Amino acid sequence: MLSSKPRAILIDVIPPRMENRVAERRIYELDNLTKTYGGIVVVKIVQRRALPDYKTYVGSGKLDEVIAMAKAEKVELIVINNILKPHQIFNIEKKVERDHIAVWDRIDMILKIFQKHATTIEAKLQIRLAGIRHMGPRIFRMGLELSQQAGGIGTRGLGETNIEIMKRHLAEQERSIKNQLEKISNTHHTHRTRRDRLGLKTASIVGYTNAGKSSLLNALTRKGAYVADELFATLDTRVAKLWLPQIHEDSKDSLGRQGTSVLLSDTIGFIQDLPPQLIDAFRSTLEETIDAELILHVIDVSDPFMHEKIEEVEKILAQLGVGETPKVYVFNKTDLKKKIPKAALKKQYKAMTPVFVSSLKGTGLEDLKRTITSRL
Ligand SMILES: Nc1nc2c(ncn2[C@@H]2O[C@H](COP(=O)(O)OP(=O)(O)OP(=O)(O)O)[C@@H](O)[C@H]2O)c(=O)[nH]1
Ligand SMILES: [Mg+2]
Repeated sequence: MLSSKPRAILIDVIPPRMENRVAERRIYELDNLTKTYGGIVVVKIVQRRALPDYKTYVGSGKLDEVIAMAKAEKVELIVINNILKPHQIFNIEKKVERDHIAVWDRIDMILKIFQKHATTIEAKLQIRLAGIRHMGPRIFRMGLELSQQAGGIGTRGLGETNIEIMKRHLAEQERSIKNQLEKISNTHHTHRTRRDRLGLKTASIVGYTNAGKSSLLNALTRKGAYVADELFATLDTRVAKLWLPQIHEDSKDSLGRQGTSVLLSDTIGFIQDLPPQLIDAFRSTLEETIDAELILHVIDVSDPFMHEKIEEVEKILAQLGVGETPKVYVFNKTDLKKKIPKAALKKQYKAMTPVFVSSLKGTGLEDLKRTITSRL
């Protein structure tokens, strides 16, 4: 068991020619993830390598160095910023198990944060599902090792039966979780159908984690979503009604007010290298986004990696099959940056009708509302 504030070593294996600023951003993000988890980062290592090592990803020489350092620094956790094959994690874990050091890859790290932050039943189920999919093969590997020790290769030893039991157990769990998620998804679906009948339009807030999505929802609707300077603060979906003052003469609501309402949803943030199986596990949370008529893509305009993050989010949206949904780019945190190249951004992202806001100060919100109305 890890302590609540584990000392950690971070390693990132990158291609030899990756630009320094990109390399720095990667390790900085892992550092942020580790701190969000509660870890204390002791050492950060960036290793340039043409190809990952087949057995250990990091390479045995580097690994021995890291392990020696970990022991000297009383480290409990080694985090590798890449997506490892089950046997690679397994091989590293074997080397450090006696020293009580845990080894996580990037997906483990994200899943652990998710686990800590999950509050709804749905989010918890989705994380368990993602966990089974990610960790499952590692567990089989362990079973395989046992079987070879027990009976030698080719014989049906004790361990092999164990693998089968574990496999069956995991498959059963996966099925049961999927069933439960399906029920929740059906409930969502019923809600959405009812909304459709009421003729309510939907807009979904998406964006890189920590861009200010929940802050924007709160600023627009006073919903009271959880806001924090940490990654993946939000893991569920929150829906709130937003009143849009009228543009067209003929749009009156049931109270005779001129204008329309839109249902606005805030959800889980995206991050670089979000593996498809994780996105898949969160599909039911993301259903609001998938069904939305308009996507508000929130961007932290003060982030030096803004453009890269826009790309990452677009990639994930495409994976979700909503690449073609109309989008508004909401450049947020304008209060943090003195010189914002508004004209250039407006030109570059013309099709996304860029809007500049500060969710914190409440500026630009009227402009955003007008844009939402016209784009719907
Ligand atoms: N200065 C400034 N800070 C902001 C603004 N909007 C949000 N923040 C801060 O940015 C941090 C992240 O805000 P959230 O609203 O939790 O971001 P999120 O996109 O919902 O993040 P996740 O749910 O973790 O993906 C918080 O510390 C907010 O106070 C803004 O317009 N200006
Ligand atoms: Mg949030």
